[in-house]
Amino acid sequence: MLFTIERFMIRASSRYLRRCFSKNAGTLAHDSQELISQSDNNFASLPLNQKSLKIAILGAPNAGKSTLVNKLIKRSICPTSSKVHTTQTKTDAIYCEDDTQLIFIDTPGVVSMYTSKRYNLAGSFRNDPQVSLAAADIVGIVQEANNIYTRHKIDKNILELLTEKIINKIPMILIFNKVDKLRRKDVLLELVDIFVKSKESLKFSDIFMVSALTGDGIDDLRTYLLDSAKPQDWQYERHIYSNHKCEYIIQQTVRAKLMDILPHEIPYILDIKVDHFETGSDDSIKAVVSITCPRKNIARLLIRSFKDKLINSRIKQVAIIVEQELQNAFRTPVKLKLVVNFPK
Ligand SMILES: Nc1nc2c(ncn2[C@@H]2O[C@H](COP(=O)(O)OP(=O)(O)O)[C@@H](O)[C@H]2O)c(=O)[nH]1
Ligand SMILES: [Mg+2]
Repeated sequence: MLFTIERFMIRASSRYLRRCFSKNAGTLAHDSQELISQSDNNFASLPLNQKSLKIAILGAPNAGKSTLVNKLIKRSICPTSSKVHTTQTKTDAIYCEDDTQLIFIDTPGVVSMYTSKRYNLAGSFRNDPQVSLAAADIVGIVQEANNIYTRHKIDKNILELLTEKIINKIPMILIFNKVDKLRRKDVLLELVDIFVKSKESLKFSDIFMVSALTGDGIDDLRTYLLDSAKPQDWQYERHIYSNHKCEYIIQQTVRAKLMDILPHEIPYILDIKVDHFETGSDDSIKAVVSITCPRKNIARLLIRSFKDKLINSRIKQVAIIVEQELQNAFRTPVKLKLVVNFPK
């Protein structure tokens, strides 16, 4: 047992030290012009010796699962926001390197039956984490390293999902996220110690400490997963990086950024639709998205102009942020028009 603890401590701390002294490679390289809809480029380039790995990413709401997946695949295709329940359905986010394909299954935060009923959440909130576990080769559990109330133990809703059968069949890794928010980094080693020593704890094949926001530790985690891939056929062609359509990614990104910018429950009651979508001959994207507000005062909140600011309304702020995020997702210029509708 002692040996195991030491092994974890040494590996975890040396990883951390290595990161402190070596500069991270930029994780948002814009080196390709792929599009989800692009069907012929790279098509013929399936490797001879295919390896792949399906990683189910589970965690409590707001642990940073979607931000982490985006950083791992180097594209912002999973919607992220500071509010809970941003991710509504599971997403396959795909990353290919040489002969290896990683498929990350981003899931809605795991919630209890009570929460699901109370907030009238879609069935996917309860079902999707379970479905993704059934398909996974490995499970990554994301813990918020800075949350003093939850970081010492795995959420009981997640434990409920991890039946004996799954635990025995699928290897699990633990990912402490948001380490940038920790003032004392040695807390991480105490946490690793708790998980390794506790008899009741799940057995993890490895423990990682990352910041999905700054990219710290992400390269190490990606390399570990690439090295863990098994010889098996790719599920997606090389040019595909999401199982969702562009329109869905656009709609969800607008929704997520409205969640960031609007107070309380307001963003949850807006109806957001992609009314128009086109791609130009240069692969650039133009889209018109309508936001229908149930009340006029909500629409006013979005379109009211701030006299003292350069970007003079909330809706313009959202459009700029969403355009940037979508350009990172699709790696092509994106022009977005947001239209606010409200009852007369
Ligand atoms: N400081 C910090 N914030 C993070 C990190 N990862 C995610 N976040 C923030 O946490 C919030 C929730 O992230 P999100 O990926 O939507 O969480 P999810 O609900 O687990 O998918 C967002 O505001 C993110 O910007 C991190 O490593 N550090
Ligand atoms: Mg999410």
